[in-house]
Parts: sequence; C-alpha cells; structure tokens
Amino acid sequence: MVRLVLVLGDQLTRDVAALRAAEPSRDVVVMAEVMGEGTSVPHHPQKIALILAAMRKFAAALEGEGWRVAYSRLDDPDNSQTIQGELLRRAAEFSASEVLATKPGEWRVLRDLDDLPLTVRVLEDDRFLCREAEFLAWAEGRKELRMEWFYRDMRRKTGLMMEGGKPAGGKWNFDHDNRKAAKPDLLRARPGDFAPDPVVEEVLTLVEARFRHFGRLRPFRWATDRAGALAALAEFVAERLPRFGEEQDAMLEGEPYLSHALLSAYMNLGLLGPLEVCRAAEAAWQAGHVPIQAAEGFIRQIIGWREYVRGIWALTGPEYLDRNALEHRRKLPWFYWGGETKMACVAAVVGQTRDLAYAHHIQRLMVTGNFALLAGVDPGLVHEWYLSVYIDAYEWVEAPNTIGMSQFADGGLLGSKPYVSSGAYIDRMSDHCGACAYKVKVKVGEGACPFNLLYWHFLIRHRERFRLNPRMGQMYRVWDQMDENHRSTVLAGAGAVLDRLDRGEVV
Ligand code: FAD
Ligand code: DLZ
Ligand code: SF4
Repeated sequence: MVRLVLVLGDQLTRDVAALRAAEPSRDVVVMAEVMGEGTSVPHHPQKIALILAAMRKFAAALEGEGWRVAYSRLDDPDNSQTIQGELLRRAAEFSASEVLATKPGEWRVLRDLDDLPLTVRVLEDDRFLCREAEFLAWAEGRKELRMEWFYRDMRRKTGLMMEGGKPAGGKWNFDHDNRKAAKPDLLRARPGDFAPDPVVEEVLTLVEARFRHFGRLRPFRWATDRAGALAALAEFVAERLPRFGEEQDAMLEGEPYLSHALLSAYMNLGLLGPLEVCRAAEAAWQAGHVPIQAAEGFIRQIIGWREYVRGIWALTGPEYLDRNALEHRRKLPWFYWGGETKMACVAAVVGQTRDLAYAHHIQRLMVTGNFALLAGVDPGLVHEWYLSVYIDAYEWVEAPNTIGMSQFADGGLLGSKPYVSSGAYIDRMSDHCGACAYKVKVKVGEGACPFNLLYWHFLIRHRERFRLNPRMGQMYRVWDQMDENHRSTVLAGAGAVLDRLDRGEVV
C-alpha cells in the first residue's frame, strides 16, 4: 500500500523524520506550494520566495535520488491551495490512506493534520540537539527555567568547546568580553549575494504576481539550496565570526549585518543542521582563527537559545500564543507596516526589515520589541508581525522569542525581567540618535525621546507586578526620589505619546 510522505516547506533535509521512516520504493513524497501557507499571516515576499525556491530544488534533488515526488506548484490549476487539500487530492490519486509526517513547527498546521480523515502518523521533529522529552524532563520540577543552566547541559551533552569535562577556557560564558557599544570601527560587512538562478527567477515572478504583502522582494540575495547555505556558513566563519561577540549588540545606521551570521533562515528550513554550524565555529576557534569569546558566544546562541526556545514552545503548547500576562491591548502602530515615524531607530529597523526581511537580535528585541512592550501593544499582534516579516520566522522559534522574551506576555516563564529600556540604551548601542527628530538626552517636554517617556509609564503602570523583582527595585527607588512635578510631567508626556498612537498620528 502506498503511503504519502509529507515534507513541509521548512523540512527540507534528507534527515527529516518522515523521510527517514519512508521507503522510496513504495511511498510518495508530497510537497505543496499553497496559498493557505503563504497567507496564513502576511509573510514577507522574500520569505515566501526563499521557501518556494528551496522546496523546488529539494524536490528535484529527491527525484534525482529516485524518490517519487508529487509536487504541487502554486499556479497548478488543480491545486486546492491548502496542505490538507493537497494531501486529500494525492490520497485519491495514489489510493493512499496513510500519511507519514514530521511534526510541524506551528500548532495550527499540526491541528490541520490531526483533523484529516486519513491515518496520519506524526513523527517528532528530531532536527534539534535536545529531544522534546529531554527538555520536558529538564524542566520538570524546576522553579525557574533559566537558559544558562540548560546551555551548560547542552555543552556537556554535545562536548562542544569542552576540555576534560570542563568548559574550554575555564568559563561557561565569556560575555564579559562581548557586547561592546557602537563604535566607528565596527565591521561593515557585505555578505556575498546569491544571484538568482532560473529556478529562483521563476519563483520571484510568481511571488510578485500573487502576493501584495509588506516587504520588498528584490533584490533577493538568499541561498536556496544546501550548497549555497554551506557556502554562506563558510563565509561567515571566515569573515565575521571573529568579531561576532563584541559586535553582537551594536546597531549602525545603514549597516544591517555587522558580524552576524545570517544563518537562521537556513537552519530553520533544514538546509543546515545546528550541530554542523556549531562544529564549524568550534573548529575555527581550535585552529586559532577565532577568539574564544566569539566562538562560545555564537555556539551559545544555537545550542543554548535556539534549543531552549524550541523546548519552551513544545512544553507550553498552543495556549502559549494567547498569553497576555500584562494585559496589553493597544493596536500595533501603523509604522510597523511601513507607515511614517519620526523615531530614527524604529524607522531604521522597520526600513531594513522591509528591504531585507532581516534584522538582528538586538534590533528585534530592543528597538521594535521594546517599543511595542513600552507602548502596551497586544502581544498577539506583535507575534503576528514578527512571524510575518522575518526570513527566519516560524512559530516554534518566533513565538517564545516574541511572546516570552520580548513582550513578557508569559509572565516571566522565559525571562526573569522584561526587556525594557529608555533611549539611553539605544543611544549607547547605536548611532541612530544623532539624526533623530527626538532628543535622547531630553527626558520630558519638547523633543523628549518617546522611549524615555514610555519607559517610566511602563514601570509605573506595572509597579505592583515588578516592584519586588530584585532586578528592578533600583529603578523604582530612582523614580520615588524624583521630584513630584517631574514625575507627573513624565507620565503626562507618555500619555500624550500613547494618545497620538491611538489617534494614528505620527510619533
Ligand atoms: P546571529 O545573531 O548571528 O546568531 C547566530 C544564531 O543563533 C542564529 O542564526 C540563530 O539560529 C541563533 N539564535 C540567536 N538568538 C536566538 C534566539 N533568541 N532564539 C533562537 N535562536 C537564536 N530567530 C529565528 O530564527 N526565528 C525567528 O522567528 C525569531 N524571532 C525573533 C523575535 C524576537 C522578538 C526576537 C527578540 C528574536 C527572534 N529571533 C528569531 C532570534 C534572533 O533574533 C535571530 O535568530 C537572529 O537575529 C537571526 O539572525 P542571524 O542568523 O544573523 O543570527
Ligand atoms: C511559511 C510557509 C509558506 C509561506 N509557504 C509554504 C508552502 O507553500 N508550503 C509548505 O509546505 N510550507 C510553507 N510554509 C511553511 C509552513 O507554513 C511551515 O511548515 C509551518 O509554518 C510550520 O513551521
Ligand atoms: Fe530612538 Fe529616542 Fe534615539 Fe530617537 S532619540 S533614535 S527615538 S532612542
């Protein structure tokens, strides 16, 4: 009996569980380009193009290996435009009643598979270093799920940068030497572009015709197959990894990449595996090409943060998406979707996101994420934005980062304190403030930076929740020592900014 083997657009590796469990002589691989996925949120056009081009190339590679692939193109007239519809169509075509699938990275897609009138075997997605059950066992009975402890276990488990059972260099974490402020001599990196080949060109034309979402499609610079992703990895390790740590949190106008990897999209699609990426960094450090703090800091992002957020996603389940611990209800300001803003830092990050479908972690966390949290935006809307606009965004990784880390909507499951800051942090880490219409040194009144005003508004409106937080008590003491008149002017100024947002006026 023929079985259908579902391979989703972000499961593009020969090692994915459903393909490993399948038999090429008997089973049919089902891959489907569908509007249902392309419009589940308004995905950035470059993200859609990357997925479709990579799917087409992966399907061709499977066929080359002798697999039978039933591939639905987006413009195929018989395409039902949903994953379920295509599975049902292929089930009828091949007289199949059983589907082998790998667990999707979005709860919505899993629910859709469960609802099918076919026998669907969903296998765990084991492209991660930490299995779901392993994370659940790690989390069981812990009062706090802190990433740092999880990370150490992952170092021990993988042996990455370990020497005789101890962390290389005698420390688990070298961040003390990392995360320098913005300086004029930061690396102005221009990672190599992957010029569109005919497969990519065809997809770009298709995406141009079918999708009218926020974001520029061209120029399209991404690799769309494993060979390209490996080249991108090699280039990063040779050119940018050496300065990764020290430049990790810096932001420069017109310099989107600095020393960042630009590898998340490839890992999340399946074109690169997390362990091979970390081994490449480790080898560069062993060969003396990369300082220890850069290699450790980079590896921590992958075997630490990446694996940890995936564990949180699996542990918490679909209800996590509705969390709103701080009861924030504001609409997402229009400037997130390209409308005008006078805030130079926000304009830079949103503009770069529109053009490249990419922003690095601190831009996501401390500019757009910080502003949404300070302004009290509904975390569900913030989640939808992040899931839409970034080239690497899939729910399993995006939701814990947005709902948990960035918006504190899980009430502190993922982080012990909210990531909020006034303009001073952005000023230290970037060069945006100099050319801004607002003045970062002005705390109240004419020209005051909105981050300065909203920072206090946030702390005061959530005082009951955070006043006893040991990492935040100091800020409340600062506030209490301020002059009474000054405090009311700050809160009135913040209220005026929020009113402008609510009226849809330019902020
Ligand atoms: P680098 O800065 O060079 O880091 C190296 C690698 O570490 C990345 O490729 C990534 O795989 C991993 N990594 C680093 N930080 C994290 C993290 N917090 N969580 C998971 N992996 C991490 N990352 C995604 O892959 N998809 C998302 O949808 C996503 N959404 C985010 C939303 C918010 C609000 C925030 C604050 C962060 C989000 N991140 C997400 C994490 C991080 O911003 C990106 O992984 C990173 O910017 C990708 O660019 P890079 O490859 O150049 O990363
Ligand atoms: C994100 C996405 C898009 C835009 N398009 C497709 C598609 O046409 N076909 C497909 O199989 N997958 C697509 N995806 C990825 C799925 O939405 C993804 O598998 C889920 O979001 C789970 O991570
Ligand atoms: Fe951003 Fe404020 Fe600096 Fe302007 S002054 S760039 S709004 S932090």
